[in-house]
Amino acid sequence: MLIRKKRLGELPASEITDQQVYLDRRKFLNSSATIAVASLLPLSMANAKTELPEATYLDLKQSPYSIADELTSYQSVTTYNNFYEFGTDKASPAIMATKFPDKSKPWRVTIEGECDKPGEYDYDDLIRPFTLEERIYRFRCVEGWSMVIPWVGFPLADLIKRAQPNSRAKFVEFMTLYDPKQMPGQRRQVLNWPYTEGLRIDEAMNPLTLLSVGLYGSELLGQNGAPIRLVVPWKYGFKSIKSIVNIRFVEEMPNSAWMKAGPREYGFYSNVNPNVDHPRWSQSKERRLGEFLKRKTEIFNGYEEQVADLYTGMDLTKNF
Ligand SMILES: Nc1nc2c(c(=O)[nH]1)N[C@H]1C(S)=C(S)[C@@H](COP(=O)(O)O)O[C@H]1N2
Ligand SMILES: [Mo]
Repeated sequence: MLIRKKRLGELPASEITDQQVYLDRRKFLNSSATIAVASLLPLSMANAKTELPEATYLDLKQSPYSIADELTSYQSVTTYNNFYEFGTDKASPAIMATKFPDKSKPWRVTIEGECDKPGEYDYDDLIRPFTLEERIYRFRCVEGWSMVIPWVGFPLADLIKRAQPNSRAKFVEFMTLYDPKQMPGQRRQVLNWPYTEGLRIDEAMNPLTLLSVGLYGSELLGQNGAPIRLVVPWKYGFKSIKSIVNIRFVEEMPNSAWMKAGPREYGFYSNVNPNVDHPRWSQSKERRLGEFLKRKTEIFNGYEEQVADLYTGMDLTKNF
């Protein structure tokens, strides 16, 4: 075996990971995890250097849904991104979104459609009622890489209960900001802007589904979808729409930006499934950032126990 794992004490200071710094600060796990020696970051990522900030969300509730896997480094989480509004390569969002969102403008979120309590909120008012917690989740991109990210957020279900959807509300649609001045990638027709995504209402109500406002104990950076984004850990990463300005309850299954871009390649459900290949590549394995060898991809990204019920009787090869 070529993988060599060193004990923490053997690592030079320069190699102590963000995870260790973070654990020391927050002391929420006892650190039995071994640290993988090398992180295989492409050189292009040297473009942006991000420092793990002092935690700003204090006293976060800890969650039984958190997993114990080693965290992906803060550097990787914040510099290896998919956010096409800021360019299509992994390094661009961290470079292009440093001033996003414009702090001089209020961030407004509209909740509308089939519900009894629609409304338009400033970001602070929107999140004030909810108790923030930390959720350490696996995150699997459809491209075949994965991370482990300590999100900060609250269950989407909490917000939905406040909005009081009516009996016609079968799906929830989400929309990213459209503002080519702030999001240079929107000046080109790479996707059908604004980016949209959707969930069935029971998926949206599942306790794993999170609205995230931070990671690693502090606010989201622009590249990760500030100020508020969705996290659906059993689905491919593109379902986890960033920088949300609109949440709408609808009766019909919404079309997403990726379904419009490639209907044969990107379905509505997009549950992580090692047995259903993408038309152009296998989904059986994944590369977790920071690891040498590929690991097996798990059905529903390892969250089968929590979500399999949602899909009983459905053919997951057809409803991909
Ligand atoms: N608005 C918007 N949301 C988005 C994307 C995007 O390009 N635009 N990319 C998606 C994809 S493909 C992935 S893998 C995740 C990446 O999230 P991260 O960069 O925070 O890891 O965001 C998703 N949400
Ligand atoms: Mo992705």
